[in-house]
Amino acid sequence: MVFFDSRPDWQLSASRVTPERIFWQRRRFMKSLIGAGVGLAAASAGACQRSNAGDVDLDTTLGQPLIGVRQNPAFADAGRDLTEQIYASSYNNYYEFGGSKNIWESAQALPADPWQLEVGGLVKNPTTFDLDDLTERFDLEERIYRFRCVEAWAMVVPWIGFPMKAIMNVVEPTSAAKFVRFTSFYDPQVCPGPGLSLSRNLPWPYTEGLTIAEMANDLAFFAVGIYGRTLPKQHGAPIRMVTPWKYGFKGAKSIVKIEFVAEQPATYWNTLAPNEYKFEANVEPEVPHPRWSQATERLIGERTAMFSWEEQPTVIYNGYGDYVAGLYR
Ligand SMILES: Nc1nc2c(c(=O)[nH]1)N[C@H]1C(S)=C(S)[C@@H](COP(=O)(O)O)O[C@H]1N2
Ligand SMILES: [Mo]
Repeated sequence: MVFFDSRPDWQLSASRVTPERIFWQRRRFMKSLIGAGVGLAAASAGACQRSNAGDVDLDTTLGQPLIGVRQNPAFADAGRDLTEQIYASSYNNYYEFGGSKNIWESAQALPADPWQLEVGGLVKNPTTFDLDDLTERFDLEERIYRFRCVEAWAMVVPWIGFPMKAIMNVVEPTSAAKFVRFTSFYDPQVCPGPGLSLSRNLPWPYTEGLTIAEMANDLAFFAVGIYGRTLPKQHGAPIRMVTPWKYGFKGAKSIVKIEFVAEQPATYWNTLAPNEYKFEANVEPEVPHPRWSQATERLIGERTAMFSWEEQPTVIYNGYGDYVAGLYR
């Protein structure tokens, strides 16, 4: 793997990205908490908790440094503090590798090198990208985005990647293409699934979809990195979708195929529970999930009380209305 050379104007995300030094201190801090028995209480405190990350060697999951990546000034500040990486990278949803939030370790079984991403369907130039293409073929930039899971937890992370539009420019969708479908890696030999009895009937592989207009929107992003390095496997190495105005489940991880299609494609969560997980899945505080309110969200991180994190009001389109509201009028 070859990484970007420095450019004169580059500056890797400055102040709000947690320096690794602090990352390490945090990790030691968590270890001492575990030693004192506090971690055990934290780990058993409820369904919507960050993982018991204190005794892990999370450093073994970090990717390779991505050098010379410019921060996009339009997304330098999400209006909230950045989430420390130890929380973002040890509290994940990746059902192929387990049904709990601490799948970071089992996700290390993902075979992410070599990799092929096949892009085709209703396009002029079907193209297959290999692993090096993903970091070398497009101008990489850093964007600090808010992230909002449909389960009402939230974070703020520095993605590195490129706009989805860049791939559209290469493959040139035809005028018949109205939607796009993204397919995640799946191999039943490697992916144990969430471990429930219904595992057998889950609609693998994980797929997601967008309209063509959504994919062409400035915000729609392919991430190949996070926190200055290539993506850890638990975040969806080597390439995943990021659509920050939509709930997190729209962001398919470890993408192997992108198809431009004429009809709205079936997607994983929408197939499983259509009344709970809409195809559109925009962040809308006024529209409750059938089983919980979406009016507020909890920022993952150090817990501020025994059974809750810092609670914040949810904002329409996750705060990105200036970019995307026009798509839905
Ligand atoms: N392939 C795949 N992609 C996935 C998921 C998954 O289970 N499998 N979970 C989704 C959900 S529900 C969320 S909230 C985000 C979590 O991303 P993160 O773990 O990097 O924070 O990934 C999304 N992408
Ligand atoms: Mo989610």
